[in-house]
Amino acid sequence: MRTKKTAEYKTIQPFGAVPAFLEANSQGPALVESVAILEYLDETRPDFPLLPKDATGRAVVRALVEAIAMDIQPVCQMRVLKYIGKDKEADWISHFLKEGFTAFEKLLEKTAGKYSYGDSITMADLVLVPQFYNGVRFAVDMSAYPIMSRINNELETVPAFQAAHPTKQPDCPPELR
Ligand SMILES: N[C@@H](CCC(=O)N[C@@H](CS)C(=O)NCC(=O)O)C(=O)O
Repeated sequence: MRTKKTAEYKTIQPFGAVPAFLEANSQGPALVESVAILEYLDETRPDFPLLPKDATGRAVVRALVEAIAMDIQPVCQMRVLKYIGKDKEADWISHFLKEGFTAFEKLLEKTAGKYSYGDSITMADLVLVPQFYNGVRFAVDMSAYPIMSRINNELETVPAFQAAHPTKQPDCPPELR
């Protein structure tokens, strides 16, 4: 979102980062932090559960989510890359994405079915896709991660994932389309 660093947006998300989520026809508050938003969506859309029914399954899916949202994404995001500078950026992101994807692939060896956890889409799949996109964007050889690649290919055929792709958003910068 090109306008996300505005003072107005920062009253909603003080880091100026996306996402922020506001329910249609709601006075707010707008919700921030992607995992909190995913949990909210799971709790408010019982017809589209994003977590398994059993406690063990939920813990396993949340572990997959944390691996991406808390171990991989924070060190590979734009704010960090800008700070470390152009000369070190490529080396840094290649190191941390490969380290993270190698660990994530190990987790998937134990959990994956058609999707990240068994044969139903969970919030683990919702965080996998953007990080896979990040890997492609930064020229990581994603064929080194065959389970992630297979699941990402599978999810790319799902209409809701197609509609949510960054290049389909109205404010996607032309150079990324
Ligand atoms: N912990 C936050 C991280 C948000 C975040 O880093 N968003 C990225 C996009 S994935 C962003 O807006 N980066 C641009 C920036 O910080 O300038 C969350 O999960 O919502």
